[in-house]
Amino acid sequence: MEVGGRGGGGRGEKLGVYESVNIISPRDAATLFQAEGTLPERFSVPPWVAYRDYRNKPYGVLLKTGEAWRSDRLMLNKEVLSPQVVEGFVPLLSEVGEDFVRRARAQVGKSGRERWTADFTHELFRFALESVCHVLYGERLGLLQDFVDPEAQRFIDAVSLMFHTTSPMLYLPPTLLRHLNVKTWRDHVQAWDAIFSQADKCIQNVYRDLRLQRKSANEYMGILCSLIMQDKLPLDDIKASVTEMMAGGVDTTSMTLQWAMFELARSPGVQEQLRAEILAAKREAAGDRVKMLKTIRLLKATIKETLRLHPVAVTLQRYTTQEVILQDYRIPAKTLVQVGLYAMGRDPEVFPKPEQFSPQRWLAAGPKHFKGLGFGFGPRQCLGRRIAELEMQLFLMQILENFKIETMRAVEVGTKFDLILIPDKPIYLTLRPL
Ligand code: HEM
Ligand code: 2DC
Repeated sequence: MEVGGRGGGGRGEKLGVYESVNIISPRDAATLFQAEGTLPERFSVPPWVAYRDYRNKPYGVLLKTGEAWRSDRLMLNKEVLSPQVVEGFVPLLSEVGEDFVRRARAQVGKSGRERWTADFTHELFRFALESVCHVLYGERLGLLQDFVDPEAQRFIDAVSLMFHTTSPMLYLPPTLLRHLNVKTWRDHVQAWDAIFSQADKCIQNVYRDLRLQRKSANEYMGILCSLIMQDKLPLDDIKASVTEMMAGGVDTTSMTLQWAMFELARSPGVQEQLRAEILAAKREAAGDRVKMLKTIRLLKATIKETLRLHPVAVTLQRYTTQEVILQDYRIPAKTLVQVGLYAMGRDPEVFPKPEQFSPQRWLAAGPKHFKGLGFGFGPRQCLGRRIAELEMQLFLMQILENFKIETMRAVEVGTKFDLILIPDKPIYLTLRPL
């Protein structure tokens, strides 16, 4: 299927057994998303579906479709995305950020050199899991201490292995996958098994505490508790989606934060400006984080800019439900259309001087229509978006209030596809107390 041709236009492509139309312009993305209707569907990652069918596990929102997806999603939105609830996440996420700062100071002390230099990948994985679990379960795992629970570490490793083993099987049909007894598939099954069993333990703990009334009703008790107490979703569906959120909350925010720190280290001018904004906001709000979050425009732009250059998802995808016209080509209903997020972020037609890390571009005048799509769009956008944004905003605030971020300038880091996009080599960063 050859659809379209000229540069910047749409292209028909065959990915294994799947055909798709590929677009990169914000205008085409707008056309696609504005026609998506109320039950949008994206490309359903075959190994993820195959695992659940193989083990007879229920789907969460990530893999559900149709009305079943919609009713779960609407219930979850209320507890995970709605502005009223989200404000309640701030103290939980700040606390984890503070612990990270404390740990960083301890590492600086240990080094005896007034700084902490490291590849922060694993530190950030632990920070991210600690953060998402605090909002999901209302409980701390203690991952920012010197001793890390080996089970939690196994969970982190399992999520990375799950992503890593997905990509070689990405374009194989699920039925074939199930009959294939190759190592990649076996590792994939093992990774999901570890993810499900660890999440199940966390869920059971909360459930038990709730039954034994060990949870005090005055403070916010976490997303899982709220969902259980609402009693509007069957427990199995709650569990399935909570498991997805726990797994989805590790590599995504941690990699984005790593990229953000790397870019800020390479642009000391931007870093200084951002720090000035944060310190001014802190003075103004007398340290109240909720208030601060309302005024830090450059920080929000920094996260958008990071996701422009380093999106987690290489593409967004939708199946069309009606005919749409993209670049003068008629795309029939039921076609898989992919928005090349990575390509769009680096297209000079869309972002002048795309190689420059410039958060300011998001604050300047001019249309931003369908340009900031890092979390997807519409009713099917990222469920964890608000958690992720808050977690990253608070982390960067707290780091910049306390440390200067530095890196060795000369090192160029590329991007690798490991289902999500990640750095192609370790990034070494230095935190130096201000
Ligand atoms: C879906 C990006 C963090 C859970 C998605 C999608 C994208 C995305 C692009 C597909 C959206 C679409 O098709 O329109 C990101 C980025 C993150 C992040 C960039 C952080 C920097 C998280 C976190 C969680 C999470 C922290 C869990 C709390 C999910 C789930 C879905 C999803 C469950 C599927 C939603 C559905 O199909 O209804 N994410 N994500 N994500 N994300 Fe995230
Ligand atoms: C991978 O061609 C490349 O947020 C494929 O938190 C198309 C594709 C489809 C769905 C995308 C996936 C890509 C990348 C990872 C994403 C996923 C949807 C959700 C997932 C973007 C672009 C992610 C990382 C979720 C994962 C939750 C899971 C661990 C339970």
